[in-house]
Amino acid sequence: MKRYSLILFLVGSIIVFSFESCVRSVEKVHSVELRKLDPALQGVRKSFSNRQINDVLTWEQVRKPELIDYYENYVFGKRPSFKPTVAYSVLSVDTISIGGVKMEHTEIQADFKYRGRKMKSYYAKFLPLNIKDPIVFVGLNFFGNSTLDTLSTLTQSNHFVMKNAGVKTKGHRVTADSRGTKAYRWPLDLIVGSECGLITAHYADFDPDVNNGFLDGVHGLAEGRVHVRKRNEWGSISAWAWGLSELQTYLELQPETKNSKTAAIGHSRLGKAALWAGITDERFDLVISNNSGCAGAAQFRTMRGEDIEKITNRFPYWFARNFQSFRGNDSLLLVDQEMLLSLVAPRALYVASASKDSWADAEGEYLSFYKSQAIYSLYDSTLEIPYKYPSANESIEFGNMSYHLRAGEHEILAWDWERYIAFAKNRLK
Ligand code: GTR
Repeated sequence: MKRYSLILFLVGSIIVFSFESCVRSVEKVHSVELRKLDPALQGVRKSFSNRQINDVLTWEQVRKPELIDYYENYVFGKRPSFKPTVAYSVLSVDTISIGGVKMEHTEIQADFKYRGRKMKSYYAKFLPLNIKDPIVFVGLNFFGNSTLDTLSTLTQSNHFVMKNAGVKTKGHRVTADSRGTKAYRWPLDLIVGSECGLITAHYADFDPDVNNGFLDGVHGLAEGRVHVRKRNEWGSISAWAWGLSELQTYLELQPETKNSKTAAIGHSRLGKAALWAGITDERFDLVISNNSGCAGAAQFRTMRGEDIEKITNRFPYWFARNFQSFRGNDSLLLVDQEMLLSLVAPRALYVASASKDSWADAEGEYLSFYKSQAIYSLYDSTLEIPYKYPSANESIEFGNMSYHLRAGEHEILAWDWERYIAFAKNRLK
């Protein structure tokens, strides 16, 4: 009898699992109420129930929550509410000098525990000396902390990374020779020389960027090994955003950064994560999207560069499974990315593109930025962001919104940072 129940249970689970794992057709993916709406008629200033959004209150009470709910259900996935315990230990702390700028350099190990499961992450923190509550940039890195460190001995990540000749990876792992190879993406002399700080961690500490079934990283920590995934559950972008929030939590627990203003920053897929972190966690005062592209700042409806089919072919696990229903049907989503950017309002927002970045659709990123002014202007009526696409190497800044188009490739460089730092110092006083 016992054996039969076990077999029945297993067969039942397999049926539930395969039912849940299939992707719904685009006609059926939306909830019944949303199915009635015409995707072509949606706009950031009109709610799903056809209410005009002409004031901050209606935006905050009606439209903003329904948009967040939509992005959770159909794009990035819903993150469970779970609270692991975290123990921090300082692995090293010293004063270093980079480009003639002295700074305090700390490596911290964060040990997470939840329901008997464990996960650990390494944080690298760089702070100006003798400045209380400096502005701190909070960002994840692609190849581990050792790759942005030329002087010291930050822990080398042993997680999966992309193969990269410049980083001197061996297979999908960084090596001792990788040390410092990505330092150019994190110009510490500029950041700390401007009296700001930086905290960073390897994104793979929170979720290795590989399609292996959500058993590792923070998905594994939160859900364990036996978990039936629903179509609207969180993918990797949400996991990385969770990591950014954890870095923020750490800063708030330290006397020297307890009251710091912070900026969530990320490049490319980590720019998508920075946007989602800034939206799901209002403790970030500024959100910086550097070349975030498809499912980041770029418009879906322009259908240029990367689209939903292309992104979910390679990276289905970044998103809720529901998102895959829109493959080839980007314009059937009820949102476009001016709505995503608007969800940062009224906090400071910086969107940056690169002129040769056609995969991320630089022009589509500007269009979202331009259109998100419809919500920002509810808070600040002086905004006059021009429709005209900026020229290469032009920066524009209106109130809490800034955009630049760097001449060149998909990258994050000192040129970008100079502008982020100036904007942060200007807006986050
Ligand atoms: C590409 C991906 C983009 C972007 C980029 C990156 O392969 O298609 O969406 O995220 O990677 O993160 O560098």
